[in-house]
Amino acid sequence: MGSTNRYLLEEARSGSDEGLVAVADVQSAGRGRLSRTWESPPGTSLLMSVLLRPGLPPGRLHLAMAAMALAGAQACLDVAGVSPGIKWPNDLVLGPGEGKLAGVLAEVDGSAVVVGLGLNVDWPITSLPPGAACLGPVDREALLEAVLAHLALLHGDWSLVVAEYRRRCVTVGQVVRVELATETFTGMASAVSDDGHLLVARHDRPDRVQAVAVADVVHLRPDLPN
Ligand code: BT5
Repeated sequence: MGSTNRYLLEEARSGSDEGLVAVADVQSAGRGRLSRTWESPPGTSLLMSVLLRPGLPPGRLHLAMAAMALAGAQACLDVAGVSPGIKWPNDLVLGPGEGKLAGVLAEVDGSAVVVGLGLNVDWPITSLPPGAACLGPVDREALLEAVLAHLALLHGDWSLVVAEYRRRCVTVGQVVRVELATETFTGMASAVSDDGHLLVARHDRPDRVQAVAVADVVHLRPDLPN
């Protein structure tokens, strides 16, 4: 398969119902955010997407992504006994300075939202992408079932998603470097707003809290100059 997200977007366009799931062992065109590539050699990862029609207004669509990230994190706990945090916006990490275990990509077409999860399971350590981490040898089928079960519980219970996201988000309270398309700055991540933006107190403008909608964020150790 090219991309489980792309496949379900095409299904959504031809009118498929909510709840359709696509799973691949390998993708020839795995997608990340901002037109980036998601890498996964055969057999190493859980690569899955779900077609949702969540009925959320445009400003709340981030909740569908958050639900997928939370379902992925709960599945890691159920199946592998590890409890990842969420690095804003939707990466699963084992700790604030640790590697990326999983990423979530949401793509919208009309009323449909396709949420995809790429979770690194059992990779040869030497071939992991820079900054990545993996779970180790656990049953991908069991992970898939656990993700779907948790997603079904969270979907529609958006106040629970908001609360759980805030509980799991390890970015809040961190000194971060924010990389926008137009500029890069550092600051203290103080909260996630109701519309899913990361609020950052900029170091270079002490009286200014900036709401960040789309960016890459790096967790910095406060004792390191940057
Ligand atoms: C994401 O993008 O983290 C979203 C990834 C979503 C992938 C799933 S797989 C199933 C479904 N079908 C798809 O086609 N996609 C979804 P982003 O935050 O943009 O991160 C992408 C960046 O992470 C890349 O530019 C690399 O630097 C890095 N990367 C690539 N592959 C990785 C991996 N396996 N593990 C960790 N980092 C990776």
